[in-house]
Amino acid sequence: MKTNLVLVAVFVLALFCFGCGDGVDGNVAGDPDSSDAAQTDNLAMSTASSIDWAHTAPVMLHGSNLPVCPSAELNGTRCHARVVVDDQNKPKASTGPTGYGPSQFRSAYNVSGTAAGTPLIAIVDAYDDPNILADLNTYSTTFGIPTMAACPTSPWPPTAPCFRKVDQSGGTSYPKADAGWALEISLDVEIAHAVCQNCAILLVEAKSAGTTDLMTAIDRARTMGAKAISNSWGGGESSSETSYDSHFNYKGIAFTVSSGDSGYGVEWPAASPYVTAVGGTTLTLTGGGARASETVWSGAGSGCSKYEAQPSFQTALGLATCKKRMVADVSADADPNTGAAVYDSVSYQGQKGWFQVGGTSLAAPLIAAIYALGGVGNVQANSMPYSLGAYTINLFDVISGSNGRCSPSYLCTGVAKYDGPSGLGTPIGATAF
Ligand SMILES: [Ca+2]
Repeated sequence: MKTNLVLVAVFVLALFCFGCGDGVDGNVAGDPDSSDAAQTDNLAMSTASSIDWAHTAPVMLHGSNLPVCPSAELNGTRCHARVVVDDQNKPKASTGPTGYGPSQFRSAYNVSGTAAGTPLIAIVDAYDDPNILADLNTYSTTFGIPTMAACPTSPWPPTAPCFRKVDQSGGTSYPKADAGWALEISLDVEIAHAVCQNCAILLVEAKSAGTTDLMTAIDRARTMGAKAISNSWGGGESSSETSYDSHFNYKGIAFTVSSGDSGYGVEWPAASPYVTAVGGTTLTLTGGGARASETVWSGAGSGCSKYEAQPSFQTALGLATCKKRMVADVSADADPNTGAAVYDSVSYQGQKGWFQVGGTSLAAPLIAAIYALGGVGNVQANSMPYSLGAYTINLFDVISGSNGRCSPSYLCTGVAKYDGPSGLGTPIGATAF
């Protein structure tokens, strides 16, 4: 434990040195000796005030990427994060942020201001991230956004921004730690906070990635008062999936679910007619941080469900070629090469520090936070982007890129108006949510 504390301290100091002098962008040192630490300290003294990550153009990595979570366990559920790797397929970890930060996402999606009140966003994932609150605060401090304290147990739901972690029973008997899922958790929590900085965040850790445990965690998030519940995981469809849909059938709560990272094809629970299925895009920015372009990300999941009924608000689109539930509903950035800067101090394949992470796992908490900013009334939340009518005004229509071959082609290709991989489009502020 003491060693970990020392390492964390070194990482924090090292942050201030990223990009200075010789352009440090290598891996976090494993066991720096005292002279290294002294040198870092001196550099931190001389450069800390000159690096302002909140207003600095992001450092973007470009390269291959790999799934963060191990191959599917149990019934096939896995998390939907992908991390940029080096030419040895090792995750790239750096001492300073690589990837988009809070100001880039808020600018690209025209998000400004804060939510009314203190909406509670729940993040549902499997296994434990033992460092999540400290890592969230390193993220926040680095980017100059508000830090979060642990929530008091009363009042509940909280009336001021704070962070709380519970097991699937609502207690503190956390499941075993898992390095892959810890990176997923870091992504989810940090993105939710980046987009809604005055929301409270509840992390519910399922005991496993099995459907029964994940559904228990979702029920826990709901009964503890979450207004938006983000789920960045899924698996292939099965004929039994509809029997679990009741866990999502509640008005006044936005359940966001990533559509998957394997390209054209439908996953569940994104296919549930009661969730907001969140697809993925490649997001590029202008020098000023506004959206320069947004196209379908090749990895985003999409398609026509085999088992789920089509919700009436999709039928109203008049796309009669798919008679079942269409995935996705909306979308956001998911390409690892235009991914998020994520801070994670849990050693993942020997790496820790700043990672660049994408996958539709990035898009799901981003959309959950925008629902929280917009405010969810007593309606089925996934109908909101459709029923508010003017989605062509309040959502950015993605019209290019594809995630595979299919017929009809709109289910796998970015086209005008609705298409599978990007749904109705990506946020222009929170009006559509
Ligand atoms: Ca479109």
